[in-house]
Amino acid sequence: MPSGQLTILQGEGVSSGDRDTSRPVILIGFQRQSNLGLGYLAATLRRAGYAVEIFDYERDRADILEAALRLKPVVIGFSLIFQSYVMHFGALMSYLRENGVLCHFTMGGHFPSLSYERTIELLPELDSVVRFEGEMTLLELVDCLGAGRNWRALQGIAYRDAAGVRATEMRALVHDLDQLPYPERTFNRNAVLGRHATPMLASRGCARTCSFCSIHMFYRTAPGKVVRTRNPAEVVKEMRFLLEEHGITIFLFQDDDFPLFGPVWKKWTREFLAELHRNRLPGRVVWKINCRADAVDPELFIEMRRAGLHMVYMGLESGTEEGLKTLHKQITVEQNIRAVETLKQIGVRFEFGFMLLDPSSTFESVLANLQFLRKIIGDGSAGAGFGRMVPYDGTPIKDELARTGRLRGDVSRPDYDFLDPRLNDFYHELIRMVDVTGWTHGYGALSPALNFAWEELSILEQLFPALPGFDDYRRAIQQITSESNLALIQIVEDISYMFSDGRANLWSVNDLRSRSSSFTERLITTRDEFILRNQDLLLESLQTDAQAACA
Ligand code: B12
Ligand code: SF4
Repeated sequence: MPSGQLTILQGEGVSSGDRDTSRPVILIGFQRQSNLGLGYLAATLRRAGYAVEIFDYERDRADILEAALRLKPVVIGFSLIFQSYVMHFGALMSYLRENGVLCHFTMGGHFPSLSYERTIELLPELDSVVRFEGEMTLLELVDCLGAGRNWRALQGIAYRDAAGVRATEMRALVHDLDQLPYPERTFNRNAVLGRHATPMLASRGCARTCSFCSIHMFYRTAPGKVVRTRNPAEVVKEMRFLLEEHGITIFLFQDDDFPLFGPVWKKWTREFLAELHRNRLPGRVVWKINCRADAVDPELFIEMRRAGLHMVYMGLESGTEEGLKTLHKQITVEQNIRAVETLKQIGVRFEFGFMLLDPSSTFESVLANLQFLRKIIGDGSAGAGFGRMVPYDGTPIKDELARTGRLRGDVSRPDYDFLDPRLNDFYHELIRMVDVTGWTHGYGALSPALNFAWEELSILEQLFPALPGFDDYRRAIQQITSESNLALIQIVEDISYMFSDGRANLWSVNDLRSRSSSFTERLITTRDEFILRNQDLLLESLQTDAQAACA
């Protein structure tokens, strides 16, 4: 058992004698790729003696109702990490209430923390909001409700009373992350070629101040140190535990900004790498991080690659200086390009966040962004993906759009007007044409499928023995990705000319659908042929590992 699970954490002012753990707690959240927030909350409650049931928000709501009526929980906690889901959660709450679930409903996550008044107004069935990091506040709330004590004076809570919505004093962020228990995880969900993956955290918080990002606002609004890192030895200990007890070999670090930037965090990463080597994990596990482009240091990343780094996700966001300035990225286009080139040179796969459109966009910036995409992924090193900046609650850019009268949409679909109204039409046509064809978004879409093929390639390269024909396979995937990216970029460019210069429409939804599905078919055929040809070797490698684990 990991040492972190031995300490009993108690809420401020709550002794174990006051605790009635006879009723369980139900937590509901979006569980795709597991949900670390709920995992930490569940582990904290369990450590205090409570039984906890976690439900996937996407589960049939009749199952959730059945469990709520049967288990009679003291609290149902809803995790709203995507603002766009707020009204869906509201509908689920109404359904539970209408069918006789009377217990306390609470909610946590970015949107309810930053916009607690709006959340409480929108969701009449909600009894409270737990603001910011929820471990200690939820535990104390459950303790109070279980023991029939007043919970309205707890730190970090918001609720409604006769006078309106009230928020109590904010609770400080968790100072020492190593005091938290290991989060509970849903295993068995994510596997690549039989290798299991799980999300992890090495740190919480981000020191940067991008204008569109609710993350730094979430960590900056609450009192306490914004960025906190775990002890590298503890992180590796958790990885080893997950490898040895659960056969996890792919670790997805979900840190907002993996500790890499500047001398203090570089030292942190070097210690982390040394721990990985000391525990003989390189070669047996791979890991993925999120970071900014200005943290990609060639020397350090070569060492990270040797220790199992296999994927880097970067929020590049814009290919224009004006866009980066509007988004307050405090980075240059040149730095973004340099980071991508470095990763390509040292052989670390990358994916990236990119906003084709932001509030400063013009048709010129759209073309410049497309040119930037051609430059970085025209060679097929990653699938093309892009979106539009969304003005989330609690962010400086949303406030600025509201101040200047440009904010549109509603809470589930916040939107804004572009300075050039023709861009609104361009955007809607783009959504209509590209999204419906399943190129960049949606179930089975081409770009995510290409990225998945790249992920498999990198897992094959690092966690399986050398396979015959691997280099040819990589070249084939790169060729398909390159052709698909260049086609998509050209299509978007052509659509933009329709609105900027009144040029004729060259594309129909059917054309796009047939082009994207022909790429998808090529991809699936190429991939399946390669895997099928090598399936005996792949199975043998998985079996050898399973035997080694049992021995
Ligand atoms: C992992 C991740 C994903 C994963 C899976 C998420 C999951 N199931 O957990 C995947 C890849 C699927 C994903 C997808 C998307 N994501 Co995402 N994702 C994240 C990420 C990087 C980490 C989440 C995490 O594990 N955090 C660590 C845990 C410990 O923190 P936490 O979740 O905040 O939980 C704590 C508190 O919030 C609170 N709390 C949370 N829930 C509850 C519940 C209760 C009852 C209580 C008391 C407390 C509480 O206590 C927790 C412990 O301290 C976050 C960024 C972030 N830092 O949170 C973005 C983030 C949540 N994603 C975001 C977005 C926009 C998306 C997408 C829409 C992106 C896209 N364009 O496709 C999609 C949406 C998918 C969909 N179905 O609609 C945004 C949400 C913005 C917003 N304000 O709505 C975030 C914040 C990133 C950002 N750039 O701003 N995402
Ligand atoms: S670097 Fe990433 S996490 Fe940090 S403020 Fe910017 S977008 Fe948010």
